[in-house]
Amino acid sequence: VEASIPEPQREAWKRNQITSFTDRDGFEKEVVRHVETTLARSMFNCDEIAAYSATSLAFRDRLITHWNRTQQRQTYRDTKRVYYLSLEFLMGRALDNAMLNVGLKNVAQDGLAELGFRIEDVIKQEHDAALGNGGLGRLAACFLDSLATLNFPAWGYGLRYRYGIFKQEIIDGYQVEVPDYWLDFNPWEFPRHDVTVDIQFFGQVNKKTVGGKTISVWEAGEIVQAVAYDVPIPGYDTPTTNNLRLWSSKASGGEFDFQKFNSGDYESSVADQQRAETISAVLYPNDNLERGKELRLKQQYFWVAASLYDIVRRFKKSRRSWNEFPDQVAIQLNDTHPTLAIVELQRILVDVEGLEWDNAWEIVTSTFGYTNHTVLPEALEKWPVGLVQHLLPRHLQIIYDINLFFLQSVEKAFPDDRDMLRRVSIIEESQPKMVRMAFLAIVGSHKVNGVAELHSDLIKTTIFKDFVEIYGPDKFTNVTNGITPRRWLHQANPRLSELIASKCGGNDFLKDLTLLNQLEKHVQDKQFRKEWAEIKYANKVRLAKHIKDTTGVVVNPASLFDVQVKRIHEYKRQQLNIFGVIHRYLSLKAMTPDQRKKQLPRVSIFGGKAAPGYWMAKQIIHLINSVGAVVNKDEDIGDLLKVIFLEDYNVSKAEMICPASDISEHISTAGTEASGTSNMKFVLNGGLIIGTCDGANIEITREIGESNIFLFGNLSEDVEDLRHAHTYGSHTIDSDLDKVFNEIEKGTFGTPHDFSAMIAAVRQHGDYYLVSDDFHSYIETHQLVDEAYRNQDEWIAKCITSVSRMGFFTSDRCINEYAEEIWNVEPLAVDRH
Ligand code: GPK
Repeated sequence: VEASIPEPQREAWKRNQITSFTDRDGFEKEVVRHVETTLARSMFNCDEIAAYSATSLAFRDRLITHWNRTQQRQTYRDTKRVYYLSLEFLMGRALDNAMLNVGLKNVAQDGLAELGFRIEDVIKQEHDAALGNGGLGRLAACFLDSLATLNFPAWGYGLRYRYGIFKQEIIDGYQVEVPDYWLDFNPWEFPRHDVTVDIQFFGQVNKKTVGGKTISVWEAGEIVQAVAYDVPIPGYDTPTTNNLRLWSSKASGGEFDFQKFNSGDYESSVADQQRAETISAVLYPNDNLERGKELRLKQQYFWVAASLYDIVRRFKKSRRSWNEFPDQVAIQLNDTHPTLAIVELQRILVDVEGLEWDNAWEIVTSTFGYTNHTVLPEALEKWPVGLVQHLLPRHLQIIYDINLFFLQSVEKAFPDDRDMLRRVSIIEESQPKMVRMAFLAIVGSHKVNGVAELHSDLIKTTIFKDFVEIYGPDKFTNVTNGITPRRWLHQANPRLSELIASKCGGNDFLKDLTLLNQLEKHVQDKQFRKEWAEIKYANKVRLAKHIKDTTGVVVNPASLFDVQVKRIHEYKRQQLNIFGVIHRYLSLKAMTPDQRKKQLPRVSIFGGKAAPGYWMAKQIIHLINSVGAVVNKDEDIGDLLKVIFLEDYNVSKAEMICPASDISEHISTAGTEASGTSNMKFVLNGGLIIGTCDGANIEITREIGESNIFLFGNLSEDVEDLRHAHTYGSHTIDSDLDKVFNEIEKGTFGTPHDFSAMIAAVRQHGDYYLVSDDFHSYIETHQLVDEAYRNQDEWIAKCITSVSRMGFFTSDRCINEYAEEIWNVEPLAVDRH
């Protein structure tokens, strides 16, 4: 590319190369320039939103020059790239992160102060980019941060939803969903109206003979245009700025279909446009649940087809042979949502590029890796064959062929196991027939991974057992999740980050989190402990203020803050928590005033969204709020117990909440939470956790030590038998839990009927999530928490020790594992500035 530009012109470009600001004056100039030109305002009408906008634009300009150089470098070097395909990227706010990652937050703080603004207020103007539901989407966002920080040539591909996850309002104790229109002003994206792909749907497949060879031609029934929007992803302390490419849908052929428009069919031309735009209109708000809607499948194909077209186009520029494709391209499937990419690449190679099936399939399977994030049956994607046939007729044929060849090889290897074919078939022979996406993803990938050790073991022994037999164990691996310490410590908890830096030889720990181990030798340092405790207290004061401002409830920051924030789900067991809170309330009520004086004050804090169609989850929210309404105004209780439900839990709120917890709850039924990642965030911020032996809790325990975590409950290997006993044996409910139920049924927390289903789930419907089985040990463990908290000195020591041993849980370690074991890619050396 470079060589094609004549010398004098190249000179002119080089002479005029943009230099980014590096100091306060330079920053202020950029802000004023953006206020006065881009925003067409002045100092007389520059409010905080304008200050936010101009600051963001100043940083965006900076990022995009680095982005350009990164892309040029990656193009020039043309080494293997990673493509992370995720239907969700839960990015949160960008400005604070950009300022910290490029190391200019102090400059911006001083500059904004001179111009009359407080940086905290400016940062708060930004709307969260909430293009995800929960852990899976946030993991993708942490991965992008690590990929850039570690200088990997990597792209994220996703959908540019017009509406992200809904905003949650709590009205009369109930969740109400409000649409999240977030694109009003978004300085962090660059529309690429020149980067478009036509995506086809429906239609039929015709056979054609070309030069003696029969090929399949997919004639489209409908064409929708994908338009690229690019979001720069700055690495921490590196010039590498990677790209997140989000696709937006649009009617093909511009605004309207001009033929229809001119022939007077105005309405239907507008309708076409709207139908096309519907594809990227809204994020499906389900976490760990698939509902099989046609529009969802359309989203998946639209995004996958656009992304693959882009990837293939980039590969073709280098004029390499197709067999080199897997040496240049690694594609990671974030859950089964992008599984159609496997089929689409096979289609491109066979139908469009004319490769032989086997050759193409070898290329495809060498290219893809698949990450599984759940074993919950209701979350495993299956699509009705009829729907796939209708929407993607050629893809269904290819899926059938993939399945045929796969089953033939299985039959050969396991001639005596007839049932095996039925069990592992990509097509489930049900009524209607279904395409099993996880099986397709396994067959089409060279590696399959789970997200924590227990989870990776479970998928090998349960849902994917047969595939381990077929492919051998090496195809299946584990990459335990991690989180980025930049956002989740440095940004969320700047004071703690600074204190840690003072003991760990500066900020290097943010790039090599194992350096936290240097903290351990300071555990006994009184002054250090004191400062540590002061920071925790200050973070609690900040959260207490937020609670007061949003709920009106005054909480005492000296109380033990007990936090459970995550999507509301029966398997995550917020019901266990609130039943435990009721038990605590009843115990307090039964005490004499003198006994009460000896109790430890506690604030139980909940937060999280329920999927709009998840009725039981909404009941749980209602119960939490109903309990809060009674307990919080009970004068016998006062500060001893407060119950808070924080509205609209999201990434930016998590950044405030995680640093303020004393203990957080990760209490899923053993074997159900694949990993969990907030458990890592809370420990990294100097909070302890109460948890079950599930997901990454197990590895956290291994790292920080059993004495620094409160584990309780049944083990995953016993869950099946317990469930069986509930159904076929006599099922007696824990007596303390029974008292809790009786109190609810007496009407203490409002109309009992409102909560009858939650009680019936335990008493009558087999207690699938083992709430009763774990209740006693849960209550006991909370007593241990109280006792431990009374000894503040030891408590702080536990917190510091835990943090010092959290190095393993950085997403940098994760990304390095993926790079080595799955992608076979290397970082690109950068010359610094
Ligand atoms: C898993 F299957 C899914 C899903 O649909 N959404 C989602 O957020 C989560 N997840 C798991 O539930 C967590 O245990 C895990 O830490 C996270 O994915 C990231 O792997």
